Amino acid sequence: MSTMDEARELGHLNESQRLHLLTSCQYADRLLSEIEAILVASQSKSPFPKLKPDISPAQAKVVQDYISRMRAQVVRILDGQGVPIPAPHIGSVHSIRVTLGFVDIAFDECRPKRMAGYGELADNAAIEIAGLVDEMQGIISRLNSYLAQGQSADLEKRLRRLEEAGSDVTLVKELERAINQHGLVEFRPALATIIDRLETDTFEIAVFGRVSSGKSSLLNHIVGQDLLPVGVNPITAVPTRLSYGSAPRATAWFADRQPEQFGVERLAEFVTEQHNPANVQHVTRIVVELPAQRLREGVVYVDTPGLGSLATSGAAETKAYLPRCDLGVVLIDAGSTLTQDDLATIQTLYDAGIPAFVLLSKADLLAAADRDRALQYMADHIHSDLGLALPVHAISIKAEYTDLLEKWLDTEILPLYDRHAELARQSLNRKIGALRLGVEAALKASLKRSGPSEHSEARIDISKLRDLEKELRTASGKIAEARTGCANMTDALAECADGFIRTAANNMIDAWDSRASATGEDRIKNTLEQAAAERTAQIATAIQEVARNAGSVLARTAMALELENRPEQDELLDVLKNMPRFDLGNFELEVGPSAVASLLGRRWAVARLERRIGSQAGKQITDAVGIYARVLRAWVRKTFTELQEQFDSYADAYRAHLDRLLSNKNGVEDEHALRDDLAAVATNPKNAAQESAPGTA
Ligand SMILES: Nc1nc2c(ncn2[C@@H]2O[C@H](COP(=O)(O)OP(=O)(O)OP(=O)(O)O)[C@@H](O)[C@H]2O)c(=O)[nH]1
Ligand SMILES: [Mg+2]
Repeated sequence: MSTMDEARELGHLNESQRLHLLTSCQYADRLLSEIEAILVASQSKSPFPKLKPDISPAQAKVVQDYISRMRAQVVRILDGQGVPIPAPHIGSVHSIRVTLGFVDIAFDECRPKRMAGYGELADNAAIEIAGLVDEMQGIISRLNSYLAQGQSADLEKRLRRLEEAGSDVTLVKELERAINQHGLVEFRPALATIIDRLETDTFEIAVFGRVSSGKSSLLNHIVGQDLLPVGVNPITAVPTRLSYGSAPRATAWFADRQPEQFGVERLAEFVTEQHNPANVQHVTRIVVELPAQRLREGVVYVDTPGLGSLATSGAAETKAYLPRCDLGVVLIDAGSTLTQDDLATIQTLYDAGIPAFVLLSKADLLAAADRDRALQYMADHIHSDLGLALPVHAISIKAEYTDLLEKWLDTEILPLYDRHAELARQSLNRKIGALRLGVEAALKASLKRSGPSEHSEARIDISKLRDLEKELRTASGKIAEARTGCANMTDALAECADGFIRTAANNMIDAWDSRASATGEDRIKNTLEQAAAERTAQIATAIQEVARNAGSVLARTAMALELENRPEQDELLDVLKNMPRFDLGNFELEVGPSAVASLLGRRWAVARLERRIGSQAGKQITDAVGIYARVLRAWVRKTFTELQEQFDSYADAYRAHLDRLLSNKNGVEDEHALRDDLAAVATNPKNAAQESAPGTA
């Protein structure tokens, strides 16, 4: 008897029949899901609802109940036939992120360049549309990175766990509730940081500095072993925490898979630019535990990817991490000088209320007298540029110089160990305080909008708010437009070598005519470099203009909204630093005035000289201009990304604020909720008492 016959004998379905039953049930269930989707769509808040809302909530409930009934039945039938129900294998978060990718593309299709295919676009409209697309793509990317955090993003659950463990998290919980209730998503990162800190209760000492300033080397010295990878090129790609543990081991957490434990000798696979370029493995956190003598329970050292002009994508992680540490150590390489990048790092620490130490690293590279001069110079500059009086110490990891390092550790760092719990608490309090002020301002703004009419003079004029919103969008659009303009200018530069040679030839002939003294070689090199510099200056001016405009739009908006958080004058112009310069390198050329030239006329002379320059150095010039155009293009791209990020860091808060003021969804009920929540988080003596002892019980 065949197995099919056997099945019939026993009253069972055969294999094919079972498969058919399963696929039919799956198909029917998909259709039921569609009906569910219709129920959701009929209540949709979408501006383009697909369906009329002609179903009452009671009807919807009955439909839903029947669907549940059918589903329960399906499960029983399949179970009765011994048909296993396949488990899903696609994650919901993943699926949302994929769909978000398409949302991103849909907005990208509205960029002015693509719109132009449907007819020419008015300049004003183009700028506003570009701004709109940037705004949307910004929101998408933030939602995306929120989803990338995985489960750890469930802040409420984490708070509950803390509470169960006995922590007093009352105020933080109030903040979390208000943030959730009123959709204040812009405060989520700060809240996440605070919850992280509540969970760990450690004191984090983080080392910052430009690429290759010796951060990893310093930490290796502190823990007494060659643990962290070091080298000349950019090395560290992911912030790495070193903490005390009874046996050495490392753990990595990932955005898209389970955490992994591994031996410390495998650290390079996860933390280096070489093995994990641009953090392709999506590591979100790395902790190394070591029984090192200098480590202590509750104190954590953090190695970070280098900042500055040579930085890799890891720098973004460093910047994101920066406000979370409790103490910042900023390294400045004795082999280079104090740059704007270093000052910006110190300033950011200061702004976040984080104490900082500045260290002159690799002090062995300087003679003792130079070292003291360098220390003085740095302290003076930090004082004059930032108005901060910070301690500056010289250190080196070289054997003959370790007394410098030991002295710093002994006098400045080790004493902190005993106070770490108290220091961590203070640091956390500052973070909670800042968050509370922000949430308070946001709730007040919402109240202003929904407030009763007797406060009507306090209400802001709607059309003025719309204008502000539009101004922000236009400023963002202008940045997008300038980005395209500057990219085109750098592309054009690559083609300019011939033009530069002609300019140089003309200039040289003029010089010979007027018997100027510089040698031909120098004059031509200078003219070529100057011609390139003029192009560069045009790009710099374009960036300057757009950054200035963006800055003043931000300032105006902040003023109109009465928000404290606003950029300094010309803060956005910082992006212009480190613009690469054109350098022709060693340049050799044999040219001299020709007697016939004066006989045959200027045009002929210029053409002849052009040919001579071309034949001797044409390739060198073309190559140098080509390389420069490439370097400049990368710089332009990076600079605009930075500018847009900086602009958004302010504009986002303003947009959220405007959105609150503009949305008229707040009914009377909401107003009560707002008042209650405001009262719960507002700065008052009762809360202040809680704040001084936040949940680190
Ligand atoms: N002379 C001297 N060289 C040092 C010292 N400390 C580090 N170096 C060298 O500087 C280079 C960079 O050191 P790293 O520790 O990798 O620097 P980093 O700041 O971690 O670099 P990134 O991770 O790439 O940002 C290496 O070649 C080290 O050997 C020092 O005290 N003196
Ligand atoms: Mg490093």
